[in-house]
Amino acid sequence: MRLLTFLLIATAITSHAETCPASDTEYPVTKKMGNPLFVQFKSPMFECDSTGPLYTADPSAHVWDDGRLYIYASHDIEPPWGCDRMDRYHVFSTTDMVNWTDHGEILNSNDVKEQDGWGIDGWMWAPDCAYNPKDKNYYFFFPHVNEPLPWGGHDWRVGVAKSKYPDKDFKVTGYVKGAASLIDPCVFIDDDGQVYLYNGGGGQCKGARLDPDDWTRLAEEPHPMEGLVDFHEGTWINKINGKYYLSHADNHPGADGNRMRYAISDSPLGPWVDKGVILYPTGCGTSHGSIVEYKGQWYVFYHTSNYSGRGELRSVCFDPVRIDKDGTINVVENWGKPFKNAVRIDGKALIVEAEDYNRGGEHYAFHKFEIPDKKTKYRRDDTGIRPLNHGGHYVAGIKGKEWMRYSTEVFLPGKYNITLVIRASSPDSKIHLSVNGIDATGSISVPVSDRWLSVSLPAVDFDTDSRYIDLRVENGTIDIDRFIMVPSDNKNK
Ligand code: FUB
Repeated sequence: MRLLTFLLIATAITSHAETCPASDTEYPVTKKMGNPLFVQFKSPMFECDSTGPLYTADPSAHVWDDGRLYIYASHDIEPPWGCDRMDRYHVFSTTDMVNWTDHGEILNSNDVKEQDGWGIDGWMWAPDCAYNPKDKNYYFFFPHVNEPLPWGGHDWRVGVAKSKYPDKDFKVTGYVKGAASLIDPCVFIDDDGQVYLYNGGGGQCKGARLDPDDWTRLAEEPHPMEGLVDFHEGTWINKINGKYYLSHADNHPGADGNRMRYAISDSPLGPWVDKGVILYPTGCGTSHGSIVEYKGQWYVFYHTSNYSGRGELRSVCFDPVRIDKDGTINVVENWGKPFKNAVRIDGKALIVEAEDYNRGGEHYAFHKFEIPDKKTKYRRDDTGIRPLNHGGHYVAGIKGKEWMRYSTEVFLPGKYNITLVIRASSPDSKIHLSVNGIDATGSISVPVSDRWLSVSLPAVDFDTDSRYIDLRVENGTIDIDRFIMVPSDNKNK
């Protein structure tokens, strides 16, 4: 999804109001869970006639004085309609990164209308929260559309709700006057107590001081953030060892999704110096995250659509991240554990059996799902591995958007010719191979056949940072037996 394709639906926007009656769940509710988080909690569906998993995105992570780590996330409502039904923010917290508490809904678009008289239904996007020590309130900042504009624009505001508590009783208290009409607010409080508001999307990122005595007002005109490379959206600010860090999603194209990058500066308002990618594409069209230190460990929070298989039904995830002594943030190692060994790329020809995809099944590796209708479970645990008559196994019936991941270790960088042993059972079946979540081959058509076929891919380049291969089925139904990799310069075979 490219966010400034807002050209859609000015009329449709207002016709999908949905406020569900209060849930019978007793909040807070705590469950032990791993990535992807929060799908183990319940959420009413859009029409409120049933419940489904709680889908969350855009996590803003904060550690407050009570020692808990809190996640302020947006809420993808099922069945989705792009991002226009997003609504009903929940707050989550933990003390051990294993047991997670859902504190329940804290705010919805109806509350904004009722309490402050503005806004349309849905369109409650990526929020943030900050604590104001002066008035001892938590301030929840949320991007919300005031009204659709003619010819597809949107009048975005940065709404503000406040509460004495981090997880409940938020009341809308207006919106930030003077803020640019952009999405994804992020609030940063510097060591000297000065508060900054950033927001941005569709290539523009702005930042400005907030009025210290009124957090619903900017103290100055927003400044464009200079020096960022390929900024898309999702600004997040940290201060680490005296340097300012701005992380954000880039515009990386293609089916695998965009990435998170970061930049540093000596000043909270830039100019910024880009330092590269910290999160490879997660297979959904958006990337949005936050970086936080908790109990001596740094983490990156982000979202994927791995659980649902649908780009607009996302789930928050987190992984530890290493920050070097010199301040470099390393790439988040979220590609999982190999089933056997990592694929060893050392200049020799090799065969990778399709069924040897990484362990994990959910977050990192083989992913299989179905979308029969909105009332049915969205995924099945069938691994799809079937025996071959002459021995060995293959992976059967891989459908559009399903994928398998293979960790790699590159000892000798170079180009490889890759041949898939594959067949399709439905016309228009297509696949691509990605390296580090980036499409490396383009879309490859797979012919319908009863027999196994050898389908050659364009040569793929591996460097020492190539950490995993994904086989991503784009369309149709495909079986894969294995793939064969041969160095393209014919040396060392
Ligand atoms: O979740 C809705 C929008 O998608 C967010 O505001 C963006 O950052 C992207 O994640």
